[in-house]
Amino acid sequence: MDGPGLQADLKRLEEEGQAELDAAKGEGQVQAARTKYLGRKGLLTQFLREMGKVPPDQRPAIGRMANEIKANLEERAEKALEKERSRQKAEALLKEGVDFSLPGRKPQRGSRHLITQVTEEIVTIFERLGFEVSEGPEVELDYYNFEALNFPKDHPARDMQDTFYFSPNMVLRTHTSPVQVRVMESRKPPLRIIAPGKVYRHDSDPTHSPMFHQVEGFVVDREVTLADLKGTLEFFVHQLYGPGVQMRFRPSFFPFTEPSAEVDIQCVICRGEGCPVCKRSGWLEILGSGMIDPEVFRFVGYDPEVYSGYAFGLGVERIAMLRVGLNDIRLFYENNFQFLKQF
Ligand code: FA5
Repeated sequence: MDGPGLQADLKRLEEEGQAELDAAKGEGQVQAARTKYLGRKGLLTQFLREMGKVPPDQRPAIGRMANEIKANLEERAEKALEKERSRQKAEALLKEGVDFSLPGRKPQRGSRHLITQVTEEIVTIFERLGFEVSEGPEVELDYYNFEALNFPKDHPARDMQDTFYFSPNMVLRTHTSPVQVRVMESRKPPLRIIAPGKVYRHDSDPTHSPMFHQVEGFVVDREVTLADLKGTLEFFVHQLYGPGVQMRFRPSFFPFTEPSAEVDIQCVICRGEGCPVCKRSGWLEILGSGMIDPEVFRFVGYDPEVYSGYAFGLGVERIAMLRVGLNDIRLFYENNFQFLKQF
């Protein structure tokens, strides 16, 4: 065997191998071509095995060339297999109805829901005043939701908070006030608690949702007075809406507070002039509050002669709606991305 003849043979082998690998269709043909040239009994393998017959002075050059060709064919075979595998994958996806001609979809960046943002803002204001966060269950015993809050069975005050019953003794809670009872039952004063969460009522219209959010706050200690409640809420309102916003207490009724008051703020839309949002009154109701009724203390075993306390409960949706000028509460829960991504 002479050198130039061997080199020509090798070159031909390489060209044929390349052509066969390039033309191979399907995994089977690619594997067959690979075996034909590179397998244990493959043409190139045989050639390498017969290197002994090559004159010694030409062996290095021929050997190098044969190894380069081997590497080249290996690489081509690998690429052909890879191409074939992705073709198979694409075919399978196409069968499932995936259309590759569509432009890619950029993942959308998410953000916290406005209700979550407002809840966190409210909670943070109270945390700065030394309140501690506590939570209660959404599926609640009638005892905590009503009974221990001084709503006796068949009392008309229950009508205002009709809800969903799992059984005569178990309801979806209608407010966050049951957290008051649960915390007081398990701890001793002094207490300074803020309790955010979901609540449920048999309600549905543009300003009332069957599921909505409240934040409850309450303080129990010796000598807590109505002045403490008023000062705390005034601080809160000014933090939330700015120092110039007026606030007023309006007498009200809740079975678990005495006296009770609803708190209104000066309409943030018209600044008290009167507009459709505040029904021309210049005021907007934002929460219910009062001094904790001694009757509730009796339920949890506190001595009303020693301790006093205040409580308040606000609707988060209401505050969020006023914040962004919304007039339909249902927009919060329709999962409309165009709406949600504004906040
Ligand atoms: C209560 O729920 C009392 N637990 C508040 C309270 C706590 C009073 C502590 C005294 C002491 P009320 O039913 O008014 O009160 O509800 C409070 C707020 O929840 C309302 O001002 C309103 O903003 C909001 N709210 C009530 N029903 C709905 C509803 N269906 N959808 C959205 N928000 C509502």
